[in-house]
Amino acid sequence: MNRVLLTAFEPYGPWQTNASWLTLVEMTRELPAQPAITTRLYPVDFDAVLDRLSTDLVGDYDYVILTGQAPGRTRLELETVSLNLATVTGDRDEVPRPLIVEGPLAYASDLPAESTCQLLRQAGIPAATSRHAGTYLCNAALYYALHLITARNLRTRAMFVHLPLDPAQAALQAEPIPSQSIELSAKALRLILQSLPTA
Ligand code: PCA
Repeated sequence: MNRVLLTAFEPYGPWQTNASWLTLVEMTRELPAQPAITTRLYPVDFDAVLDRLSTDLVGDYDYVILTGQAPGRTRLELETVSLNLATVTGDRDEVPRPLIVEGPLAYASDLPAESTCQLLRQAGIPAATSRHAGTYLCNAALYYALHLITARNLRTRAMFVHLPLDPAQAALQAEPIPSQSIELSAKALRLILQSLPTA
């Protein structure tokens, strides 16, 4: 049976909750029979995420599925590219620094994102692939994971799932902002986990 490391993020900045952790918790209420899942909650902190991933990836998992919330996005998006760029707050106007000095400009996730999206859409869940995970912790988590996997020559394969906000988060915003129910996000996460090819 596949062994999967599944991560989500803590609240950060203006957010009192994080849709990724809410989704992960909801998903565990009805765990799929497979794969075997190890869950982690990561802080929204560059050094801490590198440190935590460095330790957790020693677990020799078949897959690491990283999740985070993406305020403003209208549907679940599977990130296919991570960039060696980081900004302090994730603001696009900031001048970025490299995540890993002398690391490659980008790493690609080699998982079948497009077919996974099709599976989700067939199940009635809006989903798309994305080629830009931003320049904040979500991009960093995927970049760090792929960098560690490459540097250590691990068999682990990595994927990043960006989730819309929870409606309760959107409800607290003065401006309109898209959201998706945590139950639907959890259903999507279950489908993604169940559809991972046997390693
Ligand atoms: N979303 C942020 C960081 C943590 C999270 O859940 C991002 O998209 O980078």
